[in-house]
Amino acid sequence: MEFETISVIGLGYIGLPTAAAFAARRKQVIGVDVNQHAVDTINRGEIHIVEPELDMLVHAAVTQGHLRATTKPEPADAFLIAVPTPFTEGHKPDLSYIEAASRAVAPVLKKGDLVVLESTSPVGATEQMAAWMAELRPDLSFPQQRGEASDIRIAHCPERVLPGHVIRELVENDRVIGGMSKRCGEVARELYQIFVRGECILTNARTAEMCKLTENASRDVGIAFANELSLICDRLDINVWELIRLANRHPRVNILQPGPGVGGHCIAVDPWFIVDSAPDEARLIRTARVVNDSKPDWVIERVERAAERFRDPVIACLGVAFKADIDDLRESPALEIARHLGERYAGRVLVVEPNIHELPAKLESTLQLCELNEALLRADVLVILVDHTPFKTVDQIRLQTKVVIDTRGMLSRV
Ligand code: SAJ
Repeated sequence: MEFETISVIGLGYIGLPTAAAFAARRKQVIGVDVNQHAVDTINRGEIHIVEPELDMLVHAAVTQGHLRATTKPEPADAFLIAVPTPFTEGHKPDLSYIEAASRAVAPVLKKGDLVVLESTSPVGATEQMAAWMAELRPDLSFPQQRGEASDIRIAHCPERVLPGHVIRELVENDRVIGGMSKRCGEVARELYQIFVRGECILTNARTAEMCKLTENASRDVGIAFANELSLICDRLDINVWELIRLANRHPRVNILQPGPGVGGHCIAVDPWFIVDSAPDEARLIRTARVVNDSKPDWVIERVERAAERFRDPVIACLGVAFKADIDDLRESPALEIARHLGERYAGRVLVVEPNIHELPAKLESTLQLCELNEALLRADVLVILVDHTPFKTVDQIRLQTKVVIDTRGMLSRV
């Protein structure tokens, strides 16, 4: 199958790099997003998100005429849907963005087109997407109606790239492709092979959906184990990082690292989709979520206890991003801890975050963004929340007069 024109719906952290990757292979790419600002920015050859190397790629794609953004879907040979799938109250998956994208794409579909859902989705979402499209296009046949003979091919191919390394991982990672029929999967594999150098492995759509959720749930459970160990070790007066280092010397043990909690928009969200689908069975997965979500409160309590030693304590939070060496503050437990401390000790909480230039507006009244050096001079209590590279070279002599709460074990690792 020849894919001349490829349309990517949703130009965020996944959609935009994917669009740029196809454009780099000289395909005609139409990017679609409801956000006019994102569309205008991309059409100027610029980007509205932060991801290393993405700016160069998008700039080249737009100036060479391979990538164009718009707010309304246009006809194409393949459509990739990469819109958010957050959860609503009670941790229920919110498919409204997928529904809106499906309804927007349906009118421009033609016989022979391929539609791939890339968004991380609960099991059954691909079938639901096909149902929404079929409802609007009774003149076309879909795999749930005609199987291998369908006019439209539908597949799920979840993204698996690590923020900060998206451009490399997009090309190198293996891809799991779940077709609604065998042929659907094969056609989708041809599409991804345009730029993916990793292996493209075929399965059905439900298994592909569950595979992505399983990857992130597995990591969440692993981190929860490490976080639980950190609480146990604190009670028993054992350095948890030394303990993990030693236990990991065993050839079949590989414990992850404790931290202030789990952030980002994937690992803290996706396991809930499994819990929602199988609430009685997913006991360990649910408990891991609860363990990780309760870690920020534990850190806050420790900081408050440390602050009691001072009359007017100045507290410095080192890092508020959701993990090291990125600028992404979304769903960040570190930011949540800083916000809480800012409310409790207003005017006396400093934030050092080398990857941003200003704090989110709603935090500016209670928190003060400052340089590392100033924080080291002024703070009584230092809370290491993110192990950003610039923090690793701090001379430990400068910490001797302070109470240090190291949620990342950064000082235990040097
Ligand atoms: N974290 C720990 N301890 C660890 C590892 C991570 O506390 O040992 C914390 C981090 O600080 C962060 C959170 O977990 O707050 C998540 O970070 P991460 O690096 O584990 O993952 P993400 O959210 O950046 O990206 C994940 C990746 N999934 C897996 O590694 C299984 C990525 O490959 C996925 O594409 C991405 O989720 C996604 O989009 O789903």
